[in-house]
Amino acid sequence: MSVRINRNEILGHFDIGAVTESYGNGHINDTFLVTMPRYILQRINTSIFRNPEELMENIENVTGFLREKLREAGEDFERGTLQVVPAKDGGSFYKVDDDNVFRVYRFVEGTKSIENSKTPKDLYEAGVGFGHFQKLLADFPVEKLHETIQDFHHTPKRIEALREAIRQDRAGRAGSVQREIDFALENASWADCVVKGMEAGRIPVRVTHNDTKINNILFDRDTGKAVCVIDLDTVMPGSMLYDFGDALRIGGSSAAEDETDLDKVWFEEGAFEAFAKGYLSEMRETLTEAEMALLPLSVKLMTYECGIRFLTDYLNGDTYFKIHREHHNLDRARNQFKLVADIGNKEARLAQLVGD
Ligand code: ADP
Ligand code: GN1
Ligand code: MG
Repeated sequence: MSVRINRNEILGHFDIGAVTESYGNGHINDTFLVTMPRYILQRINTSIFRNPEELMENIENVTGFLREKLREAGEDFERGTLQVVPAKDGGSFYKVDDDNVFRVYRFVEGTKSIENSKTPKDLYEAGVGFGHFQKLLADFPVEKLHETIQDFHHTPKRIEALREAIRQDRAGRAGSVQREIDFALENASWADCVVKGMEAGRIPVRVTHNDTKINNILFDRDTGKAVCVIDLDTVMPGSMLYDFGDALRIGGSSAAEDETDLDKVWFEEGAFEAFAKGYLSEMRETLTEAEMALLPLSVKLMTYECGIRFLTDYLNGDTYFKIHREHHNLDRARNQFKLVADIGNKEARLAQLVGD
């Protein structure tokens, strides 16, 4: 964040107290905790989200819709969805300049984030949470949503971006990662399965979250139940397979996304079973046969796609994902590719679990 920006001054535009500390472990936005009553102040990453007006319009529409749905259903509408705190000028964000756009959310109290260590119960609850989120949004008018990042989960275009990064080799790293490049390109043949299915109308377009990392859902600190789906920047038209697969990319891994000891990285079939049970308890009636059939493959696809994005960013000189050490994106890509290989070996078993 630019040194010119004084966070307390920013808060003056929302009139809600003083910033105390950086918060959470997101890779994209700058997140701060604001105390008593608690709020979250976020600087929106405008090099990634180019149009904050449209982004915040999506979030206001989606959160407003969810709040109504939760209220109608007699559910906890205070904690069950993010709530945008308007700026004093009435807008949903405060803009200093193009690089410094801030928003504030009510802090969702009494919850915890899960980063890496997760139990089957956590995964079941995460499945219920993401499934419920999608179910509540089933009749949200999809045409109202702006595409905040174009072609976000268009895997073939992600592969094209990787090829371009290899051609340009901006950071001079391509020669040192030939093995990873080979793995990525050798696997390209099946990576269009969801995109093609959607284009052909076999896979329905739904309102999807598109970034269903397990730390993008908050769990009740006492009961462990999913309370609130957060990080709504990428809520867009998409396939539910993106959300299912992406949640298990991290939820189903035996290790953290950046674990470098690859002997510790494998895919947990039990995690798949637990998450799928939770998710399907909400969404079973809604899903088509084509979607059901692709559940196992979606996990491999989203893991592969994310690995490709990490590798591309490494080749581009680490311009997208926040990194905390020199080869962080490469470590992440290797980790994801190890998982892809392992999921590939377990696909038949995962299909059997879906059948059951
Ligand atoms: P990023 O896009 O960078 O991942 P997130 O919106 O996911 O940013 O926020 C980062 C972290 O901050 C989350 O994983 C969560 O732990 C915490 N967080 C964000 N919003 C809230 C909120 N309204 N209440 C409580 N915690 C929050
Ligand atoms: C980013 O914002 P965060 O940390 O929840 C990314 C996801 C990736 C993920 C990899 C907008 O998620 O797409 O899967 O990192 N979000 C965006 O950990 O690109
Ligand atoms: Mg996040």
